[in-house]
Amino acid sequence: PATTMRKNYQPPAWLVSEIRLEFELGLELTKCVATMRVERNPDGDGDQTLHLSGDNIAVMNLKVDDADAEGWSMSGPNLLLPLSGDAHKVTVETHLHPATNSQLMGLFASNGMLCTQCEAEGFRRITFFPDRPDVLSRYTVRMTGDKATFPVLLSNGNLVETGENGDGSHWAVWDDPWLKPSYLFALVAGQLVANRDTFTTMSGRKVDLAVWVREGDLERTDHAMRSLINSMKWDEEAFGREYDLDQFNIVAVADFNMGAMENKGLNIFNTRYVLADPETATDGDYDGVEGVVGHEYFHNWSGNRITCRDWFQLSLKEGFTVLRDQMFSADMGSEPVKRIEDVRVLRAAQFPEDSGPLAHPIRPDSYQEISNFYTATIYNKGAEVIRMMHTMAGPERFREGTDLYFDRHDGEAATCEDFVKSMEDGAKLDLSQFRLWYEQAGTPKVTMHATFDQSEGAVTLHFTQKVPATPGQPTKQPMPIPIKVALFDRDSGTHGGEQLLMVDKSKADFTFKGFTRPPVISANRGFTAPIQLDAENNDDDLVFLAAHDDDAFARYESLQQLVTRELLGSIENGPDEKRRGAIADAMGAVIDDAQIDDLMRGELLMLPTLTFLLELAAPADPVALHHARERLKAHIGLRLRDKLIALHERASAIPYGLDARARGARKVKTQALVMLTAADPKEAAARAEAQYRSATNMTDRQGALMVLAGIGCPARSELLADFHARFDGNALVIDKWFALQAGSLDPKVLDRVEALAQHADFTIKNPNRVRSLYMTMAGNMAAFHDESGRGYRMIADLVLQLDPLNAQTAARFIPWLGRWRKIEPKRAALMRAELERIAAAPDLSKDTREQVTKSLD
Ligand code: HT7
Ligand code: ZN
Repeated sequence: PATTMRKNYQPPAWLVSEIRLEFELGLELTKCVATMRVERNPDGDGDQTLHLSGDNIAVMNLKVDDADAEGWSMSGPNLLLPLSGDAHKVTVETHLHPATNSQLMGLFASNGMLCTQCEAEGFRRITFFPDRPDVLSRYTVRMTGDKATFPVLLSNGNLVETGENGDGSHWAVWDDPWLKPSYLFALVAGQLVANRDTFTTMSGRKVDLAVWVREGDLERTDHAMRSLINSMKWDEEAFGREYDLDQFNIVAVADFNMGAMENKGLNIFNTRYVLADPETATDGDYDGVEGVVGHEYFHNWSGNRITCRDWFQLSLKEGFTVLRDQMFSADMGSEPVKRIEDVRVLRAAQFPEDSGPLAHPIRPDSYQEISNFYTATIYNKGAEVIRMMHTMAGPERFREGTDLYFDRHDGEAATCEDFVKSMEDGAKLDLSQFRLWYEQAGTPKVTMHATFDQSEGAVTLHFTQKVPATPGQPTKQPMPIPIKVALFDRDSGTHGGEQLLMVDKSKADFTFKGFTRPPVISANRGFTAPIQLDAENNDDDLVFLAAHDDDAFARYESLQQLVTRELLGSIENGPDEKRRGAIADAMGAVIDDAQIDDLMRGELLMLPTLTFLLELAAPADPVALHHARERLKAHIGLRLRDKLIALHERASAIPYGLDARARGARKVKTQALVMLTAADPKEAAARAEAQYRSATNMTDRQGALMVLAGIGCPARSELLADFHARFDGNALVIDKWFALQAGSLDPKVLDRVEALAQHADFTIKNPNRVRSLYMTMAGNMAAFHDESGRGYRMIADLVLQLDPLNAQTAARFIPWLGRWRKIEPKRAALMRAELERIAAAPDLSKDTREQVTKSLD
């Protein structure tokens, strides 16, 4: 497959100033007539040929200036049209078949409605067009369709005209006054109902808001609407950004490859990130809705008003928008808890990517299939890189930088360099060396050790940094790494203030004076840099910080480090009794500490994820790591049995609510059960059963069932059946039912997954369902890494079956097998063999081919 290189970027030879799209809608057949005003780009290379991308479509009719076009040809899927002169009207007709579009890109049918997904290269599945983000056009869309089948007709911008045709069909015209790239085009037609509200912007513009769903789902849309209104207000206050149309529509779709899509004025969402009520959605689901609604809304400025020049710049909109949604969620809830959650996601999803065969910089240099680059690196590391600018500049100067960026580039297709330059000029930062964060892949490994000079009363922190080699980047330069530190006095438990250190060389020393004894060092407070830090703290220091650190993240981190040290050590040498005791004591203190709220308590009581541990232990036996983790849980559970039971009881007495206190109570309630399970499964099962039976909400119900699903107790199958019967027909909850079983600690998970794949509710056509069964299994270390290799085989079988139907979703399973280098040799060979089996399949999609080839290299 062809590789696209960043360095080969050329401005387009032709631009499209206007496009009118006329659709005759039908589920089986939709006709599309696109009329474009094409104009020669003065900055282009003068090419006489207009290059129009196409994918899986044919030309039914082609006209230039209203006459039959001459001399055109096809180059593979693309249309080449030679044109003389500087401006023309080009009209092209295409015929689409939404009902059989299983790729869910372009125009597709979902539950009887029509819907589009154009990012990144889906518009070319609708019509022939220069489908690249630096071609910005004004869109007018006219749709006509049967009124009973498609009573609601939506597109971007503002609704300007509607009418009846007199034959049972009707039509609507939408006009989007803002220039946009083709990937932001959207259309929705179907039987939908709306939750409506309004928002008045800071300059007094009244905006009509609507969340569109299927009839029975309306009562589950209030949280999405509230989240939208909060997002609109927050973006005005935090970034000075105002909404710019009279209407804003959100539509929920059950079949969707990703979470949501920020089409101008018409955001399309996976139902998962719209629908929520207490009975069917967990607190985590509520957070997901708030975060994704915010994320898509914030794209209106960071993505739509300023878009990307080319897809190598994807992190320009995604990294920045993730940072914005993280800041929004932090402001809506608990800032420290949100930071811990975000770092956990980064470590579990991005760190493994950065150290594996698919590692790439946040601004990649090449790709074969752009859909493969919607990664944790582009999104989450991209956000961390901009967060470092925020840390270095401080909030006020950061805001000056973003204001300048929005002013300077409004209406443009911009680059990451444009963003960095705006930050340099607006936030007054020198980012010359910092640009390396855009160029170099790999998580920097940083060490820190402290020396103490008694005679001088001086402490010196000695740092080293090394950015590891990654594919295509064998050698690296040192990067500027902002690390926040505080030096604690061991007796008083206080420190003299935080300092931001810039470690910008391979080795860097920093000396602090005025100490009479060696302090305890708290480093990378707030996780100021996305690095792996080995701070060489001894156990006593970690215990001290776990008890005294006033930075919530650092407190969490010291406990995590202590646990990590114990887990990795116990695999080699067996458990360290003293350390295990210290961990249990520290966790006990966390349970007792009245100063911390339950939301934070829940975080502090969580053990590091296996994916994160695997990163540090590689090459490792993941099942041994899993057992070590369970053993430690059992030890803590036994030691803290009474405290955990008391915690469970206290939390169970707090009634349901969406406030932080009630949410925190639900979090620690299930966390207490998880700890108890390993120590006293009978007690845990009894409590979980009671929690399930008395549950008034999904958080408690799912938490209890998760615990029960991993214990071989009699209530297990009864309550799983109850859960299914209770929520039969609610797709999102049935997804949970699949995931609960595929992710459980039950030793028979692989048998169960095999059986569940045959269940009447399983369908390979719905990405949410596929992910709930197979992605959950792949993330269940003990099951996926079963030494028989059966877990690997099941994922490879799935990829081969899914690839022809939905290549994007299939390709997303490859990284699980691609981690073979991190696994002990016997399993690694089995994983590689499955990758080779996939690679040998004929007609593999470009998506899966790229991922599998890179994973074998
Ligand atoms: N910008 C959106 C990306 C997206 C997408 C990409 C490829 C294939 C399907 C897709 N659906 C949505 C999502 C976002 O980051 O906001
Ligand atoms: Zn996004």
